[in-house]
Amino acid sequence: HLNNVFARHAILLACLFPSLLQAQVVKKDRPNVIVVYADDLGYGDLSAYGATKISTPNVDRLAREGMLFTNAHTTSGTCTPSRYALMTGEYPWRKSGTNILPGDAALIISAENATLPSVFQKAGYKTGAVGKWHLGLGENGKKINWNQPIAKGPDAVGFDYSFIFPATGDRVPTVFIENQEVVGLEASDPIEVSYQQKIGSEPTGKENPELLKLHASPDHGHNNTIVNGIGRIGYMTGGKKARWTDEEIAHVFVDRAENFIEQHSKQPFFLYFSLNDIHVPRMPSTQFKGKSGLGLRGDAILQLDWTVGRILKKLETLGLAKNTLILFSSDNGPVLDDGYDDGAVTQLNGHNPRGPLRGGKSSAFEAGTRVPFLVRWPGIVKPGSRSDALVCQIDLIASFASFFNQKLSQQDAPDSQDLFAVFTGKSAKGREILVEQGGGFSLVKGSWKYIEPSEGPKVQKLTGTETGRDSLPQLYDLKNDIGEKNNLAGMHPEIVKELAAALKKIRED
Ligand code: NG6
Ligand code: CA
Repeated sequence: HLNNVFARHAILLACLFPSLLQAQVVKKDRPNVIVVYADDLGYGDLSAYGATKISTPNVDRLAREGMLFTNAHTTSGTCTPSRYALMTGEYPWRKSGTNILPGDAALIISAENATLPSVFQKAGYKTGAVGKWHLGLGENGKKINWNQPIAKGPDAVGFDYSFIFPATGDRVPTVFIENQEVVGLEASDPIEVSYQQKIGSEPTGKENPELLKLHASPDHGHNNTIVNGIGRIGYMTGGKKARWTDEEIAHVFVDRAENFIEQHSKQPFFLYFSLNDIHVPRMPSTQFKGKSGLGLRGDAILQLDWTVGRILKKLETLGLAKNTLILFSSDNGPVLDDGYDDGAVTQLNGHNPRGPLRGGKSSAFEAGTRVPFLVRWPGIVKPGSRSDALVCQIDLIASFASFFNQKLSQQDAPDSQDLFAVFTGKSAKGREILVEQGGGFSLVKGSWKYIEPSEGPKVQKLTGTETGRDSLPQLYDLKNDIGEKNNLAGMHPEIVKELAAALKKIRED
């Protein structure tokens, strides 16, 4: 009865003051947006995508209350290029220096062009980046001085606030940076970093393997400076009190993400929440160790799921859930042994990180770039819906620019397409064509996938992942052969020719 009275009053009020109704509509024009970006999470790593050996109830909730994409992609099979494309809307291979970066690399995104966060800034949003960065810091040709504010980082490309680590969990320096400054750094213990030679006198994984709590797999590297009992790529000295504890990273990041949400709960915000999980070294907190039965990799998936749960809870507590669009995805496909003895292979227990796909991280086969992709936006995106449209993370920038009625210049986001209607389930028509960057290049058009010939090993020696390389052209019919098992290039030379020409053209554009 009470509800009824309220409803009637609401209708009456809305008739008398249409602006009230409008206020509600306007809100839908400016939802908060959170991109939760997992690291190395495979197409088959979530129960929402069919995993049965592991359960991810919080991420699954996004699927239940939103839309699940079956054909969503990163541009590339590794981190830095995928993130470059997400931020800029430009295919990363158009620009040199966009491959996996060391921890002391300079910023690779031009501050001149529009970026995903700058589109939000222009629309009046507060923007924040929390988590893994891996897009470089500081100016080209200048050695980063970690002991003073680091000019040119997330702030230079559209983020009002940032709390990041520079590169990857397995690369030095193993510190957090909040708004350009290393957190917890003491002037008396300055940081120095080198990727060329050993500096300082701290033990390395190579010389002192007995000090390691997580052993490096043979030949993989990960045997330079030891931090927190884990050998890293690269050498560092100093900053002892500023160094992270791997077991705390997920907690630290989610705390900062929650703080950002809370601080901006009264205005629209955009949060790029870039998780460390499930990249190596997989060293989740005690809460999750041993909980998945699938080794540390599985435990890291549980931690990732918990993180998503914390964010959903926070939005609910603050009353923001209804007006927040959450997008969940991953930066590239899965890998098992990525350089540490973490049980990923030996304790796999029948789990299948790539789902029905072939390949994995950095592969030209589908598992390299086809990733989980979920969108929840209450009241707009239909709960429990699914889309098979071909979409790519590179399209987010043009899509949001269009949503905000912003015009991007010719130089901005050249490869990004406005798929806002697709991302919100209003249209089923995705991209016609997508270039995928794995071991070699591929082009997807409709249900055809062409992988251009390339020389090199068919299997990555270190990780055991199939690269997708072949000296002959490959052509797969993804609709009937999602596992890319039957190469039809010989049967359809005309399609090979057409797709090869299309790929060449896009790459020369
Ligand atoms: C590779 C590392 C791998 C991982 C990757 C980056 C070796 C042998 N392998 O160089 O462990 O760090 O870089 O991953 O060192 S990514 O997801 O950030 O692209
Ligand atoms: Ca990655």
